[in-house]
Amino acid sequence: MNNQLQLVVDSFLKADGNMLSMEELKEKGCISSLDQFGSNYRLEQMGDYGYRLIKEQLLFTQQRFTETVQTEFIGKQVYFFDTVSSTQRIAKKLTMNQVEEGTMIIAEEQTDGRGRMARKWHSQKGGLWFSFIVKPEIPIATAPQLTLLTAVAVVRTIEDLLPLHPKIKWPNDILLHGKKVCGILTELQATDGNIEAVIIGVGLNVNQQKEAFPEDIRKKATSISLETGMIVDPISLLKGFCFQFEQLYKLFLQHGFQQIKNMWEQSCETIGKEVTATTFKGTVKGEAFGISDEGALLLKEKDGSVLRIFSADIDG
Ligand code: BT5
Repeated sequence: MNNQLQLVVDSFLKADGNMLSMEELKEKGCISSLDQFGSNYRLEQMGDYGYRLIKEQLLFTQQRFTETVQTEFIGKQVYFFDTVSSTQRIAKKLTMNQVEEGTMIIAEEQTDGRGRMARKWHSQKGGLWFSFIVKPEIPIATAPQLTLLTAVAVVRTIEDLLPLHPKIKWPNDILLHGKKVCGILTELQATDGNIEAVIIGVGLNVNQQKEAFPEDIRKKATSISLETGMIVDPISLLKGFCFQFEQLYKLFLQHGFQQIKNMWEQSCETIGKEVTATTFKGTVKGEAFGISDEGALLLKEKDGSVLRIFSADIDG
């Protein structure tokens, strides 16, 4: 199947019988190989007549995904959108009706993507933005483990496909060379203390170039393309994620959190560090020395007292 959409963007025909030199083409701004949405530009010579500038874009289509995803239930029911406000919001609405476990909502662009505590999540074209629904029969207190499981699935997806070794920053950030490449948002729907559905949202920066990120996050955000210099197929990443998540989720349901916890610790960059944790109650400092069985961060303060932190922003 052809994965690329090719568009002729411009033609540079000789007017006076002289070929345009590479320098002249560069001046026209047409040899920069990537644009901010991750499209690739390629020059094609047209015999003796000049050049055509071809824009190549990887196709982001439902068909490419559903025909080849290798899972039993994650991503088997999918809703693809060009533009939505937030895939998380659509997933939440879907849970109001009968919805199958593993149902996924995917968008090429979000106009109102959200992080934790309703913070803005920049979701321009070039990234991978999706939410999916799982219905585990687990105690509500252990639900944060699913954020950590998802982080391990993202790390394994990237490591499997690319020469990169992402790190996890507790609880929900994936970093490449110290910069955030992915954020995870886990939201619960529960009745009478029982989980009805967990909605997991993943935002992964794939092919955005530097200018695509707004000024306020440019220094701390990155994309896979920025770290590798390559254009990466978002659909391959998505398929890889579905496979990795499903494997880990089955392991989790059968054998509990311990093995996932071990994998998580191997990729975590927070443990062993002096950190500052900002919670909604205030700020605390200490050494992050592990995670609890529920997935809470364990922090040892200077006086030796141990804190269990369930939700915070971590610096350090
Ligand atoms: C997160 O929140 O990291 C969770 C992000 C989840 C986004 C997905 S996309 C699909 C689904 N639909 C949604 O609407 N959301 C989910 P948090 O830890 O609160 O981090 C938010 C902070 O990350 C912001 O305040 C910015 O500083 C930074 N940020 C925003 N957009 C970013 C981006 N594209 N890349 C890296 N950092 C970003």
